[in-house]
Amino acid sequence: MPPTERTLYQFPVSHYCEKARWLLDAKGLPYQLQNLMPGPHRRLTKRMAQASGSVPVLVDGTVALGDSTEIALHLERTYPTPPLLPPPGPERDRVLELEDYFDGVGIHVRRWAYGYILDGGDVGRFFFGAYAAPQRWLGRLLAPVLKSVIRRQYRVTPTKVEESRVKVLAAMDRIESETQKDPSRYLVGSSLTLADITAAALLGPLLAIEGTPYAFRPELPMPKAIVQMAEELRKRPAGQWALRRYQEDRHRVAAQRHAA
Ligand SMILES: N[C@@H](CCC(=O)N[C@@H](CS)C(=O)NCC(=O)O)C(=O)O
Repeated sequence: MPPTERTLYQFPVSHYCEKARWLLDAKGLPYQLQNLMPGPHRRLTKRMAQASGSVPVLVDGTVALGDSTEIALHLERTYPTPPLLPPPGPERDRVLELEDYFDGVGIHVRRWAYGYILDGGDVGRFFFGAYAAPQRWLGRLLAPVLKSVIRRQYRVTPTKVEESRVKVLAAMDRIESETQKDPSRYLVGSSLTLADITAAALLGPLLAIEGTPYAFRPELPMPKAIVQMAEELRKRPAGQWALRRYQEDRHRVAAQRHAA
């Protein structure tokens, strides 16, 4: 594929980056991925997007956006088909409210997962598994530093991890009440919206969904708590709902595009 003018700067395991990848894929837009090294990433992302310094950052031609919600709104304005937001009105407001809520849940998903991966998992392999060789080796060497940065930046303490578990379970309840426990329904209206993509992508790390960076792999054993949580959540209607969104609205759409 020839290089495009559209580049997503990312950490492969970041679920906010997964949300941005899904948005671009849902719009059928070609893009390049650029994996950044955690640490030095901040200088580059701040320079590009003048934002908080986090990933994802999307550079689309001359426009740079440093937040997944801004990316979503930019894509919707610039590439309206297929729409991921209903026209202005109560449905659109509900999609935006749900997006904001599940964006907040993403913080708790991440904190809960790191609460176990930092102690019982292989952070180097988890984080850098999808990087090219030199970055992967360097990353694994620097994993102890990365662990302490993650612990501090995401406030991974036993009390906060427990609080996050409660928030994650509340988010599952919310999906079940919005969909009336029917995994075939969308959160708002009768088609995929930004709300569905945000909820499924940001809860994804706890569901070990195939075809995502969080799928369980034999070479990367996960702490028991992570495996148990995935098993528990997958049994729930909300877990089934997220798996279905991935199957029907992400993987199947990608396969159809690939075949076309
Ligand atoms: N509100 C942001 C959150 C993005 C975010 O938290 N990204 C994390 C990775 S999951 C990150 O870049 N962390 C490192 C940093 O903030 O420097 C968005 O929706 O894009």
